[in-house]
Amino acid sequence: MLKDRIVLVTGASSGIGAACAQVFSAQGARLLLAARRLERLKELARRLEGESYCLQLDVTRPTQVESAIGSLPQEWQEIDLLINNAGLSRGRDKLHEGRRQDWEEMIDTNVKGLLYVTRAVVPGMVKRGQGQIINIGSIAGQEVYQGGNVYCATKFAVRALTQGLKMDLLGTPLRVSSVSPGLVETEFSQVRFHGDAERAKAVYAGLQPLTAEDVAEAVLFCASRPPHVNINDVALMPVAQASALLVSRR
Ligand code: NDP
Ligand code: 8X3
Repeated sequence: MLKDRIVLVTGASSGIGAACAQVFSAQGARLLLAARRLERLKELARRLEGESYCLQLDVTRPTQVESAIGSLPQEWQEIDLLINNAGLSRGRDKLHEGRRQDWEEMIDTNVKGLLYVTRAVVPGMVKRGQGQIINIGSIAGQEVYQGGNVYCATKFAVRALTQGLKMDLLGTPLRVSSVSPGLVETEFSQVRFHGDAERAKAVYAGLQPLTAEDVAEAVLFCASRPPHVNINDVALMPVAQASALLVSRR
């Protein structure tokens, strides 16, 4: 079903995006790997079983997104599946003590970046009458937690955009899904805490978090249903987690 399909993964240089690339490549898909760190993408491309193409891309830059998608080589233009995964969190500050730069980075990447890529890719899918969009949401898009304020707001926005796009594409064969994980051990917390490795490690201490591969398998599930089935959202979390901040540690 996924053999020779073109799959664009944003944020493929790490974590969930890199795992999605591996899982879909193993299914015979052709991978368009997008992120800012080109060297990481090239290294991933060397490890993939199938064909891939690396796209250095900062999703926060609308002109760059448009020109990168618009000038893909002919044989990579017909994207079948868009995985909007690029995203980040910055800080756990209280809102009234938060840093404006952190807010802008989260909103620009998680919300505006997702919009720019979607706007660049989906018209081609509509024209061809074929395609699927899978957005990586979060438990943070389903509940707010203390100190999560702006990050949660961006993931609530991802949920709204997933539902809105589904409505806007009604009457076409295109499918729209989100995958909403709880705690996944990736570079996410290192980025959130601006490189503070100890603080990042503490997030996953004493429990077994999800792996990036666990999430990639859920993404694959959405993409491998029969064409008439739209999975709206897959929510998954570790067994040791019951809500965003309610976890059981050994
Ligand atoms: P990682 O930090 O491991 O990966 C984040 C990816 O996003 C990197 O590949 C990074 O690439 C890319 N990225 C960040 N900013 C940009 C940008 N401006 N342009 C292009 N790519 C960008 O974290 P995860 O794999 O955990 O995160 C992936 C997604 O999963 C995010 O949307 C996150 O919100 C979501 N998520 C994560 C959870 C977790 O607990 N880890 C739980 C729920 C959801 P580069 O820096 O090379 O550009
Ligand atoms: C990432 C999961 O709980 O840190 O979206 O917000 S959480």
